Amino acid sequence: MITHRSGVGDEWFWPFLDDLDQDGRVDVLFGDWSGHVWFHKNDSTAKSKQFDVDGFRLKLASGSPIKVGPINKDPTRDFDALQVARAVLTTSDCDRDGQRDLIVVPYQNGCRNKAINPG
Ligand SMILES: [Ca+2]
Ligand SMILES: [Ca+2]
Repeated sequence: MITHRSGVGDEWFWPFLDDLDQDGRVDVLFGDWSGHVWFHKNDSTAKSKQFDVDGFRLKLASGSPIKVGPINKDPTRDFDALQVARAVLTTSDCDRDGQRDLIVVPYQNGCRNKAINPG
C-alpha cells in the first residue's frame, strides 16, 4: 500500500496515474500534503503486479525536491500552510519534445509552479 501521511490535519491526497518514465507501465504519482510529488514506479511483469511502495520525491533540474505551497511555513502553526500546501498535478508533453512533463500547482492557489521533465 502506498501512503504518505500528513501528520496533521486531514489526510487528503492527490494520486495520479501516468507512465511518466515512458517504460510502457503506468506508475503512481502522489502529490502529498506538504507539497512534494512522489514517484512510485510500476515494476509489474506479465506474471505479477509490483509497485515501489516507498517511492522517491521528484526533483527539479536544480536537484531540489519539487515543493509547492507556502515555503518556510510551519504547517502545525501557520493556517495558510495548512490550507494550500497540497500538491495537485497532471502530466502532458508541454514542450512537445516527446517526453512526459509534470505540471504541479498548490491546491487552490493557481498555477505558480511547474516542473518540466524532472526525471
Ligand atoms: Ca512507467
Ligand atoms: Ca516534454
